[in-house]
Amino acid sequence: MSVVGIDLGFLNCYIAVARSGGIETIANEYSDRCTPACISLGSRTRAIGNAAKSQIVTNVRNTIHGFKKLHGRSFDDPIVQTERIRLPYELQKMPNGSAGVKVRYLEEERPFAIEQVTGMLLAKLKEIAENALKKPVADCVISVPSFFTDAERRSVLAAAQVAGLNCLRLMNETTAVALAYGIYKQDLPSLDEKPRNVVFIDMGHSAYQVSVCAFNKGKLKVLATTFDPYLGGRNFDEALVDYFCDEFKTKYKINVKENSRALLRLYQECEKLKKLMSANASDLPLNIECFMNDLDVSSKMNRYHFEKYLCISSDPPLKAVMEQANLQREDISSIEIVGGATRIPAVKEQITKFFLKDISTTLNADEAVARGCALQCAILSPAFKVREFSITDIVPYSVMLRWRTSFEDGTGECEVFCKNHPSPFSKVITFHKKEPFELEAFYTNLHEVPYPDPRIGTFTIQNVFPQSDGDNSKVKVKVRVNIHGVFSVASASVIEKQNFEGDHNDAPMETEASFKSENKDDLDKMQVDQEEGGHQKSHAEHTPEEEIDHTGAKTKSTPSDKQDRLNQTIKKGKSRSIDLPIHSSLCRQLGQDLINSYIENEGKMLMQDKLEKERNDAKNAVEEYVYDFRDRLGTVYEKFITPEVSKFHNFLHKKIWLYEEGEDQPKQVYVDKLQELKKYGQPIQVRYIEHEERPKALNDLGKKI
Ligand code: ATP
Ligand code: K
Ligand code: MG
Repeated sequence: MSVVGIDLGFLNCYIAVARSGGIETIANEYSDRCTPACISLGSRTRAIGNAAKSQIVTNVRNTIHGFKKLHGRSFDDPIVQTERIRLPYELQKMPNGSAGVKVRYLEEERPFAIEQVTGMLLAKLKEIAENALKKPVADCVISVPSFFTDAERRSVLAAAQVAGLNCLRLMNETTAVALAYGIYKQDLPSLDEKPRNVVFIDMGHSAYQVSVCAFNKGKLKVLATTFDPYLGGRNFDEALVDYFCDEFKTKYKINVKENSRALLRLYQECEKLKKLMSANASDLPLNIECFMNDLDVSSKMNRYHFEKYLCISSDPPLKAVMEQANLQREDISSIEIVGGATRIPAVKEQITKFFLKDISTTLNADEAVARGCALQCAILSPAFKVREFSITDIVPYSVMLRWRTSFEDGTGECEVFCKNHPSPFSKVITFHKKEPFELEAFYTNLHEVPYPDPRIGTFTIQNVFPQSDGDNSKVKVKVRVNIHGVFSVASASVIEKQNFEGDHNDAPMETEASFKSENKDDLDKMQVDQEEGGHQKSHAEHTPEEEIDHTGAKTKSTPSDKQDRLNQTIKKGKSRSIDLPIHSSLCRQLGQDLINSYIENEGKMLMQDKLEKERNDAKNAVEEYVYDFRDRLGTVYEKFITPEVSKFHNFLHKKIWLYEEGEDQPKQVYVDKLQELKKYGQPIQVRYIEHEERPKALNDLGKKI
């Protein structure tokens, strides 16, 4: 079984694998550990990763990049519309209203859903992992920003399915970094000591994320996460691009923004310049030849000037994270930074100034997320032995449930998960109901959520009936934030009193036993029982329990209270629970049928790529044979050419076929051509080898005699 962690970056993806020696970040076919999040569609084939990146400027409208923010969003979403302006390829509204891309592939205009696009990228990363591990890869852990909402997370999970990956966990990027930091630390405080608090900061290309975690021996607990989803390395590139666009407008009288190819080149040059400025404070040149209208452009920039021109602040999320975790600067033992953009001196400076403390760069800024994901995958994998390490993440946004009550047609509401609640987590809520009912889940404070729609989903609890005495039935509903950070109403059951005489009451229809709730008069009274943390192999931390009454006020109860309740239920022994069907309708959910069609399409495209590669390989084999033989014909093979092969000789010298008729043929034509060539070539080769071997053989013979 494979153990793989994937950092699915906006710009750069990394893959780490667990091998017997430990965690290792692996390289792709270009010996590069970074694989660009880039896909280029062509008339015959797709290029993904490095090969696609080199086509950004040449295949402008069909090379897809910068798509991470399109996940789980409708085409009309303001974020999608903002991104759309920056992208050189077209976005398209898919039939279900979500955002997709429109490109030319195999000589026709084709729409692709975002799940298909990321599916292509993930399939490529899977292939890279398989090449490194030399075995099939399915199980993996994939990173997502901590601020991703349910719809975005479910969209990435669907993309993993499209790629044929079995995602064991969607892991928050900063939590992956925290795991990569903590698991090897030998000197963490023991469980009864004060934890070590560490701040993790990740500024990538598209986003800025901060978390603070408490470490004790064998465990990490995320205390708070904050973010600026609109701040990253690309903002610095954009600032440079804007600066030079303005300058070129007056200096060269050109409008770069009207020419997408020139603009893309300027972006590439500005990114390079930005990186150079991180290491060098002096004046640096910018030169681009044949930039626009055959014009060469040049300019310069230096760090000091750039910083004055910038107005970017990394402080607000830092301030917010400390407030939410209720910590002071002196409570923080270390500040660990990762992500490419944290190499920018101005960013480091701002962070240092905020904490009044040196920042630590001991983690690998590019690979820490992937390594953390691989570690999490190893922990979750039964096939791999790693040290016990418990990870408690948090719920980024408060989640509410709303339902209709029979009181004067009113509604009931309850916060089921507060912001920064431990995750994964399940809770059981008890309802007293006479009929099927609907629970609507939504984000409480939309202003905190970088998403335009508060809805998470609607869950209908079916097959609920009054008890035999007409009383409400007691319905237990389990709500959960799962290991991927996705909310659901996971199960529901009705508590039915057992019939003493016999057991004719099998069907949920006959839930008529007179089970008296102590809160009989309290319609919709809820009890919230916290349950264990989820499916981690290592044990989740025990958290205090809480009860919430119908007013929503929390009352703490001790673990022994729960034990008592449990005992009561056991002693009574007269009730049983019957599972109830739930109909879930999730916000921006893709149907499995649609995902299956994407899977099928990805299979076809993979096959097409494979066939095209084989065709190209066959063509290359002919070309190689021709060139290799041609060189030798003039030299070592010369003496061995016979009259019959002069035709072959001519062919090799002219090599016309390959560039005319043979330019574009099916694979078999090249295979046949190679055979034909070899028929002529082989006798020459054989005669040559015989000639070469003869003196040696005679020599050997001479030695023997
Ligand atoms: P995200 O985390 O937003 O999904 P990502 O993970 O793909 O994006 P990273 O690979 O962490 O992003 O960082 C890429 C960014 O870091 C780019 O903007 C890149 O230009 C920038 N970067 C990398 N090295 C340097 C450097 N030496 N100086 C300045 N910026 C740098
Ligand atoms: K990355
Ligand atoms: Mg990143």
